[in-house]
Amino acid sequence: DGKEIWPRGDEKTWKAGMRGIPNTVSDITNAIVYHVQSTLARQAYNLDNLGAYQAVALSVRDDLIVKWNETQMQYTRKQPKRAYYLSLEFLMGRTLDNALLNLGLKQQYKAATHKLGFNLEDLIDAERDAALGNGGLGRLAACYLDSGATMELPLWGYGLRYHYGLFAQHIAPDGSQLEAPDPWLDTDNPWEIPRQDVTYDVRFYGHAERIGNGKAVWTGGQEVLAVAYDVPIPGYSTNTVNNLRLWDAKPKRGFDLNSFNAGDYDRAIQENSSAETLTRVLYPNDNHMLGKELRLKQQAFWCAASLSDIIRRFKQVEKPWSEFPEYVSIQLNDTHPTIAIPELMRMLVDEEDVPWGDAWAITTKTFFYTNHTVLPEALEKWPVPLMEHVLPRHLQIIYDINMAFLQAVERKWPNDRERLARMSLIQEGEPKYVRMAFLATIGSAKVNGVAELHSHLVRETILRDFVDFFGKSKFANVTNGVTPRRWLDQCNPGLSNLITDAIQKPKAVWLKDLTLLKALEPFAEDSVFLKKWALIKHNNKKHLADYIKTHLGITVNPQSLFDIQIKRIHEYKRQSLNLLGVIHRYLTLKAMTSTERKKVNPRVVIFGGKAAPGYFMAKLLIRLIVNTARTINADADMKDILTVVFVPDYSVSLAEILIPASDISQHISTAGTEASGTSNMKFCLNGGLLLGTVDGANIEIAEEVDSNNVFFFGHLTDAVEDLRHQHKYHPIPVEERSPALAAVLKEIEEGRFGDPTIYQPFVDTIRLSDYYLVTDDFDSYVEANKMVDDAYVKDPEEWTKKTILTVSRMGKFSSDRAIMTYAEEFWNIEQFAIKF
Ligand code: GL9
Repeated sequence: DGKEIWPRGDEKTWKAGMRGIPNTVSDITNAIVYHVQSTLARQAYNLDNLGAYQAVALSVRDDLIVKWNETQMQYTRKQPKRAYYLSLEFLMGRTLDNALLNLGLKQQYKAATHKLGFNLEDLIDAERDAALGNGGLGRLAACYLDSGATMELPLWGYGLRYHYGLFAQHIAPDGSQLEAPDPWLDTDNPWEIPRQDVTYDVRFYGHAERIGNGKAVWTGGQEVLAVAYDVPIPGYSTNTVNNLRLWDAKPKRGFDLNSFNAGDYDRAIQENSSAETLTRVLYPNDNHMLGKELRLKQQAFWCAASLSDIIRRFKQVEKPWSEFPEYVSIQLNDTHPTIAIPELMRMLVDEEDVPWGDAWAITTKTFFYTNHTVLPEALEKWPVPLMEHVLPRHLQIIYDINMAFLQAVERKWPNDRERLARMSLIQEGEPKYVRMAFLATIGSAKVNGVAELHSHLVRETILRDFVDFFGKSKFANVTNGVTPRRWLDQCNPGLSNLITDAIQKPKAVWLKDLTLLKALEPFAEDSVFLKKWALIKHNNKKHLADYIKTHLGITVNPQSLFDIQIKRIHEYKRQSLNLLGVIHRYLTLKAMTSTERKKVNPRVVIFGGKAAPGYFMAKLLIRLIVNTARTINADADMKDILTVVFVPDYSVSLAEILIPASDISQHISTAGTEASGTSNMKFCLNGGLLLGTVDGANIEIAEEVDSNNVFFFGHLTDAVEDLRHQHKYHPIPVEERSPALAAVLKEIEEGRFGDPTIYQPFVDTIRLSDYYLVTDDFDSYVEANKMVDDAYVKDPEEWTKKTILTVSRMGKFSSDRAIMTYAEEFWNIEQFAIKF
C-alpha cells in the first residue's frame, strides 16, 4: 500500500536508540570519553595525543556513519543513476581535520578537546597519512570524491585497500634516497568500516573453453575472495556522505585441510599467502609502466569485485540489461581499470546470457576513459602470454572485440593494412602486447584528457587514428581541478578567513562556488587589505621555517623569497633544470663582492618529492640536490642570501604546510609532457605565483589570472620534436648552446658538490642526449628567474597585488567545476540532496 513498514521490532524503541549528530560541546566530550573508556579501554591519566586522536576520530566516525547510512538508504530507496570512479590510487592524506570542516564540527571539537586537556591541532597532527597513491593522479581521485559528495552527486569510488601505502622516503648520510615500508594500517584505522559480509570470488588462471555464440566457460585456476572496506566521504556543508569502497584480498577457503592433515603445513598456507599478497602494496611508479604479473592481478581483482558489486546493486532495480547504462556510469581513471571492459562483457555474455552484440552496446555506453599522460613509457601494454596465463577468458574477449573492431576499420578504409596494424588492440611482435589505451578508447562512450593542451595532444598523437574513426565528438577535455576545502580552507585558514571577511560571503557559499573569489579583485587596490594579506603569507612562511628548523636543523629567513618545487622526481618534470639554475645562482653570487651580495634579494629554494625506487636517474638527482644543498648551506658567503632545502618524505600533509608558504612555485616540465599538473592550481589558490613552462594546466591558469601574473619561459610544444631531432642528428656542445650552463656542469664535474664520478651519468644525459631539452631552455629559465627576483624586490606591494589578483581568478580550478562537467556531460547523473 506504499506505506513503509518498520522491518523489525518496535519502531519507537529503535528510533529512540539511534544516534543523531551531536552538536553541543558536552555531547561531544561525552562521546570522546566513551571511546577512551570503552572502545580503547584506556584512562585519562595516561592518555597521550595518539590515544586522544583515536578517541576523537572514533567519535567523528560515528558522526560520519549516521549521515553515511542515511545517504545510502536514500539512494537505495530512490535509485538515482549513479557514477563510479574506478581508480587504483586514492591519495587521501589525513582525514580528521577534513571531516571536521566538512561536517561543520571543528569549533565544537576544538572546545571539547580543550576541556579534556588536549589541543585539537596536536591531535590532527597525530594522524598518519593514507598514502594510497603516487602523485597527481591519485590525489585528483581524492579531490573528485570530495567534490562529488559536496555537489551531492551519487558518486562512489572503488579502489584497493593496500596494506602498505607509498614508501616512506629517508635520506641516507651520503644524500641518496632510502625507501622504507609504510605499514599505515599498523595503527587502527578508524576511517574504514569492514564489511565482512560484502564479498565476491575472483578467479585467475585456469582454462576458458568456448561454447559457441561468443560464450565460454572459465574454470580452474585460483579463486580469491574480495572483501569490502568502506571509507565514508563527507561533502562540505551537506548531508551527503558518499562511499569509497576498497577491496582487500583474502584466501577463499582458509586452509587446505587435506594438505594440513597430511602434515604439509607449508603447502597449506601457500594459497593463503599468495591471495593475501594481492593487496599487500601499492606499486610506487609514477608515469611509468612495469609489466609485473602481480600488478595485472591487482587490476583484475579490483575490477572484477567492483563490477560484481555494481551488478548486484543494479539487479535490485529489476530492470532489463539494456537499461544498465541508465543506472550506471563508470569512469576509468587512466587505463589501470581497462580490464573492466572485457570483464563486464564476460559477466554479461557468459554469466547473464546477454547476446554479444547487446552486451557490447551496453558496455560502450557505460564506460568513460580519462587519459592522464602521453609519455610513451607510461602507456600500458600487457604481454599477450602473461594475459593468456592470468586471464585466459579476458584475452579471448579482447581478441573477439579486436576482430569486430578491425572489420569495421576495414569497411571504412578498405585495404589499408598499415592502419589496421596501427589500430589493432594487439601490437605484433615477439611477444605480442595488448594496448590498453586503445581498448579503453573503443570500449568507452567518451575519452578525455585532463587539460586543453593535453586533450589536444591525445587527439593529435596517441589516439589520432581513433579520432578519425569515431569522430571528434567522442574526444573531450575536462581540465583537472582541486578541492578548495582541503587546499585553501583547511591548509590556509588565515587566508580563507580573510577572504570570507572581505567578500562578505559565508564559507558555505564561496567554498562551493569558487568563482565568487572574483569579488576579491577590488581589494588589490586596498592598502590596508594588502598588509593583512601579506602578513598571512609571512606567517605561513614562518610556520614552514619552523618545520624546517625542527625537522632538518636548517635556518631559513622568512623574509626571503620562498621558491618551491614539490612533485615526483622525474626527468620530464626537470628538477634538474631547477638545480642547475640554483648552482648558476650560487656561482653568480660567489663572483660578487660582499657589498654587492648584500643588495641581493635572499631566496630559499625548496625541493621535495620521491623517486620511483627503480628509477636510477631520478634517485641520482636527489643525491645531487641534497649534496648541493649541503655545500651551499655550509658556505658562509651564502648566509641569508641563498638556502637550499630538500624536504624528505613529501606527502599530502607536508604539501598542506608547504603550499601556503610559497611566493613562487615551479612547474617547469618540457612543453607537452605534463598532462595537467594540479599542484600548480593549489599554489596559485594560496597566493604563490607560478614560474613555469607553457605546458599542461599552466596555460589555462595564465589565461585566467592574466599572463602578467605568471612567469613563463622556455620552448613551446611545437618546437620540441625538431629540437629532439637536432640533438640526435646535429648535436651542438653545451659550451656553444649555453655557456652559462656549461659553467655549471663544469662545477659538478670538478667535484664541487661531491665525488664527480657519482654524478657523471647525470651530467652525461644533459650533455649527450638531453631528451628533455634542459640545455635549450636553460638561458630563458635563468632570465625568468631574474624577472621573479626583480618583481619581488623592486615593488613588494605590486607583488602582493599580483597574488591577490591571482587568487581572485582561480575559480575555474575548483574540482567542483570538473566533477560537475563529468556528471553533466559524461555520466548524465543528477544532484540528489539527502534530506535529514
Ligand atoms: C598524471 C599527470 O602526470 C599529471 O600531469 C596530471 O595532473 C595527473 C592528474 O591528471 O595525472 N598522470 C600520471 O600518470 N600521473 C600523474 O600525476 N602519475 C601518477 O600519479 C601515477
